[in-house]
Amino acid sequence: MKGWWGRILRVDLTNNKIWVQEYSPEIAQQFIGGRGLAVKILWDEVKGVDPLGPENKLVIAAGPFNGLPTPSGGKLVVAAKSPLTGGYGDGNLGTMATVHLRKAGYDAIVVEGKAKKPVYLYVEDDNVSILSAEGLWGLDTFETEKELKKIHGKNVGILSIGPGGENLVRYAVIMSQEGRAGGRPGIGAVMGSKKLKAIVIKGTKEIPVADKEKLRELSKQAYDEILSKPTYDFWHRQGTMAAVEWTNENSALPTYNFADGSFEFARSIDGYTLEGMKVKQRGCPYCNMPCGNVVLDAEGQESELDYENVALLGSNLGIGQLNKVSVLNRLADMYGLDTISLGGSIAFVMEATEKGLIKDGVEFGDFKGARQLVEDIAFRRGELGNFAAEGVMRMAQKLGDDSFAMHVKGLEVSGYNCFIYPAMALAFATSSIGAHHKEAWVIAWEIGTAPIEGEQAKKVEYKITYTPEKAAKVIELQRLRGGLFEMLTACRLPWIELGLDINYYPKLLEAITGVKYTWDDLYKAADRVYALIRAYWVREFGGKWDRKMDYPPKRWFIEGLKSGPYKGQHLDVDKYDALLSEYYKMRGWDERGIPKKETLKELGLDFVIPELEKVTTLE
Ligand code: PTT
Ligand code: SF4
Repeated sequence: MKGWWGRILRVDLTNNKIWVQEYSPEIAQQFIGGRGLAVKILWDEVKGVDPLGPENKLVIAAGPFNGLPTPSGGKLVVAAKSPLTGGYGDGNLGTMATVHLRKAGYDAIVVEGKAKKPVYLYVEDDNVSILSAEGLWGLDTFETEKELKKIHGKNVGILSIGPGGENLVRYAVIMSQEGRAGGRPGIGAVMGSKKLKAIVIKGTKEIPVADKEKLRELSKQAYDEILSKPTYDFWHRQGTMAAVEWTNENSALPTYNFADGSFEFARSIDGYTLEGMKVKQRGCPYCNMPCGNVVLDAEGQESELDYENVALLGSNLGIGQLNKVSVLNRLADMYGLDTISLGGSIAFVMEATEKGLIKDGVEFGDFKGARQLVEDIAFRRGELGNFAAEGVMRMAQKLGDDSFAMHVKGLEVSGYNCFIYPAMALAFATSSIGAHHKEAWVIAWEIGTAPIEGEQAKKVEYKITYTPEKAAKVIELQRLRGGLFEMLTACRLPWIELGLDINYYPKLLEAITGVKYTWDDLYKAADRVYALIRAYWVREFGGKWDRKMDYPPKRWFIEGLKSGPYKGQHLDVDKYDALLSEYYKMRGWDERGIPKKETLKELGLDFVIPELEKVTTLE
């Protein structure tokens, strides 16, 4: 095989066993890599287990783009059965670990079992060892990387967890390079449950490529095209932070636990405020449009900001000073907590406090209280810290009130408030890991403007509609964002933010692997992955699977926006339900949202049918 090694590094921490598993060219071609490979492994091997038990498997999966000079191709998928949702969970982070993994001669690492004492994995090409991490346990992710670099040198890729993962916070992430985070649905907690503190990788091999010259030529063209884009300068200045002003203007900025869509202090946490505070810029490997904007926070420390982090830890908590929001963001990175779920969980506590459902809680706008709560969550200290470490769904169940619980399938909603955006609500509701925008950021298309300079201030005539076209658009984006980019694996931002020609991707894939993929082939691969992820959820939930699992949070149906031109407006439940049916029909899924037999067969997923028939009937 060219482009793929066809080799997976396997590690069993219970039995201290390390081996290499080979996989076939057919699997490589059908599932491509990253998320595709991860879901195939989890479907085959992780059934009905406790996500925090030794039987769960942590999959670290690269794709054919990684370790090679492809535009923004320094990404890596981390996946497992999620301790937050109980379904399929994954995340994607930019890291040198993906470069070294592939150069070490593997496409993926799968870790199973549980070590007796804290350990870390050291991979140097074919030499792999499980080493003691007793001296590292308890350190934050910044300190952990520093210590590991003292031992193994700077030329390594490192993935690590902080106290959040160690203490099994259900939304703990895996961190790298002091500002890259991945695995929102608690993949860091899965790593912690195995007593695995870190993975350190050093690779020195040459990755086999089908047509090196073509790859070099195409990459150069794409890199040059990125630099020549008219939006490059604005992107370089603000990155994802440009979205604060844009969502605020369009009543979509999460504010006070998503009670409203615009924030009175939005200006002081937006991209322009960031520009005035920026001290440096970081990025992922092989990226020439770096977007990691680093500022000095209110405690004088460096903090790397992104839109989601600021929306969820800023306006959503009623905190309107960017230097303070930056403190919460840095702590999340140090402790290895997902900023989105952390912000969602703290906001839930704040609203529960306001409603009198929690005594001695934290008020909206209380930075000190929020800061303390972040620490208490990471270390699971005290009743409140422990409670909030469980995430919004479990807190709401405990309080017996889900009217303000902002999650889908247990994953907290990311930074888009959807009282007036049915397509975006559908995207959250049908995303394959819970309420995450990564697979279909359809809101820009739905509004008709994007967060770029000039466009932001543009006023648009917007009317709430539920046309079938919206379901089709969600699927189109899910195929590209949740399918193509997660399988390659490559950052989608050159295409989304700067408009890099999407046709580079199949061409690059062909140059790397020698396999010619048409767009139909790529869409089919994406649909295969999507259907397999859906089948995974249905199998894990058995008889409890229900169409209502594809509903957005109640709040968007029962309340209206509190202010702005769309004041009082909200989603209509019947119209949403009809849109969901359209979506199912287009996907070849039945009215419960379960792929039909015919669909599974068409996608080459025949092996799924007997497994699913053990838990439900299939159409
Ligand atoms: C991603 C989610 C996002 S999406 C953000 S900000 W965003 C949050 N970032 C966090 C963070 O930072 N620290 C932290 N402790 N928790 C965080 N949780 C949140 O995680 C990120 C960029 C961004 S910034 C986005 S949109 C794009 N996401 C991509 C993706 O998902 N796939 C892909 N092929 N390319 C992508 N490119 C962009 O990457 P999850 P990163 Mg991230 C500090 O992890 O679980 O996927 O959730 O990867 O290297 O940090 O880059 O406005
Ligand atoms: Fe990483 Fe940003 Fe570059 Fe994407 S655009 S690869 S997230 S630095």
